[in-house]
Formats: sequence, structure tokens, C-alpha cells
Amino acid sequence: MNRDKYLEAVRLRMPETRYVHTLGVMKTAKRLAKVYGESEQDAELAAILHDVVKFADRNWLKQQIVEHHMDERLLSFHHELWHAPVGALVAQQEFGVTKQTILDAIRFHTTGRANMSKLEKIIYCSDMIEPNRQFPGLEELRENAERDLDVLMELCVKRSIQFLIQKNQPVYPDSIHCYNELVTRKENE
Ligand code: DGI
Ligand code: FE
Ligand code: FE
Repeated sequence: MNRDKYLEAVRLRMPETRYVHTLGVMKTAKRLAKVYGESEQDAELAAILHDVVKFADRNWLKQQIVEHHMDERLLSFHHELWHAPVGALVAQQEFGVTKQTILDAIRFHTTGRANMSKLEKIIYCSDMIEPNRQFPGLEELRENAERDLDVLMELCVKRSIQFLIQKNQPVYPDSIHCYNELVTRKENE
């Protein structure tokens, strides 16, 4: 499948605003891939598919997690987390994506995790800073986007965890592990 075919297929599965977000993530991820020496094609494909099941039925998402033996801790956290691992499954099964690195970038785009690959970081951060996003503090993230990917990732995961704390929401353990690894990396260098 070529890029435009993937785009058309995901467009049919989401409202227009989410499709516009997807295009924004695609453009940002491609740029960051170029800056940080990652495959621009892989970044584009992961970006196009990252939210493919964002609007799928909640019970169906839950069922996929159980049937495909994904981490069942997900079910006791916010349902917003489910579209990421199920998105990776759909990318593989329906869109024929075989590269594990692309599938993992989709799988971990919402929570992050410790020891993320460059592509995973690019998709996680592009999702947060793409041009259609708007929230206080976003300019600082964008200013850092092309300087250092780990600094950008640290700022993004901190923002995400702070946002959840403000809303009294639980934080999925992978996000905490991601944060811990990034804030302690300087001591280990
Ligand atoms: O799908 P997007 O909206 O583009 O972005 P996303 O995949 O990062 O999803 C963001 C949503 O997921 C947002 O509503 C916050 C929620 N979220 C992210 N990490 C966690 C979380 N919710 C909980 N409860 N715990 C988390 O660790
Ligand atoms: Fe998402
Ligand atoms: Fe997204």
C-alpha cells in the first residue's frame, strides 16, 4: 500500500478533525526523522496509523486486548490508552505492516515506556507538538523540538504526567518508567 492509500483508509475511520491531526503528526514526524537521522518513510507510516482505532467502539477495543493477550492492566486504566496497542494490532493485521519498530511506535505512542527507540520518541513527541495542538507551554516544547530528542521527550512526558495529575487521573506505569529513565539518564552518562 502506498502512502496515499493508507491516508485514505484511515480518513474513513475518523472524523475530519482527527484526520487533520494525523496529517499534522505525519508532517512533524517526517521532519523530526530527517533531523534525527531516522527513516522518514517509517516515521510517516507510523504517524499515519498511530490513531487508526481512536474512534473504534470501546467494547471492541477491550475485546481485542483480551483476545490478543495484551497487558490486561490496560483495562483498569483510562480507555483512552486502549487505542494505542490495538492500533498496532490493526496496523499489522489490516494494513500489513510487518516492521516491529513501526508497530512499537504505534503501540507506545500514548504512554511511552522506558528505553524507547528513536522512532518511538519521534511519534510520541510529534503527536504532542503537531501544528494543530494548542495548550499552555506548547511553545517551549516546539522550541526544543529540533535540538535534542531526549530533552524533547523528557519535556513531553513530564507535560503528559503533569496533565494527568492535575486531572486526578492515574498514570500508567510505563509512563512513570519512561519519565524515570529520562530524568536519571544524565547521572548515568
Ligand atoms: O490520541 P491523541 O489524542 O492524539 O493522543 P494520545 O494517544 O497521547 O492520547 C491522549 C489521551 O490519553 C489523553 O486523554 C490522556 C490519556 N492518557 C495518556 N497517558 C495516560 C492517559 N490516561 C491515563 N489515565 N493514564 C495515562 O498514563
Ligand atoms: Fe493517540
Ligand atoms: Fe494522536
